[in-house]
Amino acid sequence: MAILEILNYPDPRLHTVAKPIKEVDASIRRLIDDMAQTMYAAPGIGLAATQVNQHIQLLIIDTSEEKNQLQVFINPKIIEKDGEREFEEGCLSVPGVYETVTRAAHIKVEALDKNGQTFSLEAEGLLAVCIQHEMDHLLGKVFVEYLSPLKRNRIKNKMLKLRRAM
Ligand code: K1U
Ligand code: ZN
Repeated sequence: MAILEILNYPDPRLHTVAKPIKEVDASIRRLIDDMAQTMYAAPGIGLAATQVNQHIQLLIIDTSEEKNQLQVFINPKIIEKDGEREFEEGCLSVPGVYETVTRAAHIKVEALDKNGQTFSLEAEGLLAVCIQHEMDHLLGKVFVEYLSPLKRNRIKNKMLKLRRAM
């Protein structure tokens, strides 16, 4: 297993639209293992393949306290959504920034698991927020794009300044 580099906003590669995965093979399962190690080490509760510069429709999530309930979503699709809720979100690609975003309160997702089997799952609360946040990454969208241009530019400048200082 390996810890992968996480792209930092405003890296233009974060705006790449991910392609569907045609076959869930050993290379995909190796990437899942590496992404899990990267997410747990960060630490985070979710990670999209886009964030590690792999532009395929794969995301992982673990919102459990014990960090032992990894959920894998390949080619995820939201097939139902309703309601709205606000939640303060963070992002491993925008370290140190937490902002409130409004998203669907309840979703139903269909995806493939790490064995290539189709499953569907209903989610609300943190899991629903996290799935929507990670699916946005697969569309090339970072959560700061929900903020006003003023706030977004402030964040972009802060990130560029941090990058220059490194
Ligand atoms: O996409 C990402 O960069 C992961 C992101 C997921 C997320 C968190 C909160 C709301 C929406 C999406 C993170 O994991 S940020 C880090 C974080 O929230 C966290 C880290 C350690 C413990 C608990 C939470
Ligand atoms: Zn994120």
